[in-house]
Amino acid sequence: ESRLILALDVYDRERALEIAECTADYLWAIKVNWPLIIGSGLKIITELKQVTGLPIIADLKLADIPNTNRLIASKVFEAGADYIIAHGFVGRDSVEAVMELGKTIIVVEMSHPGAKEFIQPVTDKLIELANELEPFGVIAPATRPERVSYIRSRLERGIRILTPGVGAQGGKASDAIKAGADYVIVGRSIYGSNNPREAARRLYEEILEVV
Ligand code: BMP
Repeated sequence: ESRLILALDVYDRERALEIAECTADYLWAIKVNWPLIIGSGLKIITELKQVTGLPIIADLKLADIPNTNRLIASKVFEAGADYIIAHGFVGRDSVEAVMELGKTIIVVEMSHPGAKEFIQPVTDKLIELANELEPFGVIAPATRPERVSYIRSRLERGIRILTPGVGAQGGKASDAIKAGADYVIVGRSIYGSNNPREAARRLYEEILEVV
């Protein structure tokens, strides 16, 4: 089974469907973020599922009060999302509101440089929260493999680690997997390539070599 997740951060519906179709053979799942939802509407989730048959991760990074998280998450799960990404720093009740509706992924540390300011100092608390709530998975930075190892060493075994930050942000897929990631999330290096299928295939092979 593939451990590659496509971050499909394009606005255009046609382009999204085209890239999804031509890379699907090498993917475990497709991650849909705000750019695609804003550009193409929530129905793109249903369409991507129909066209590829792959699980869809809705990367909403929900960070609101429990009631608002619930109002948003229920519509997005209804549209066919298999997983929703939520922020943990807003507190347990907000995360639980999402988890009651479907499979959830909690952000424990982000991949960009600015993550060092506010998220990284609370990563330990977010790992603790994840261990207590047992979500499907957590987000950790492929840009800092040593942090992925650290998070893996503290996280309950059954909780998956998903790592963005490969390629455009400087991380390497095989390094993230070697550090303990279960899945690698890649956007620009695939959809921005002249040959997205070939780019996805290369990443798929690179990951295979180290698992
Ligand atoms: P790219 O491979 O083009 O850098 O895209 C990474 C994707 O993962 C984007 O959708 C981004 O919003 C998301 N992401 C991230 O890069 N770092 C995080 O810590 C969390 C994310 O969801």
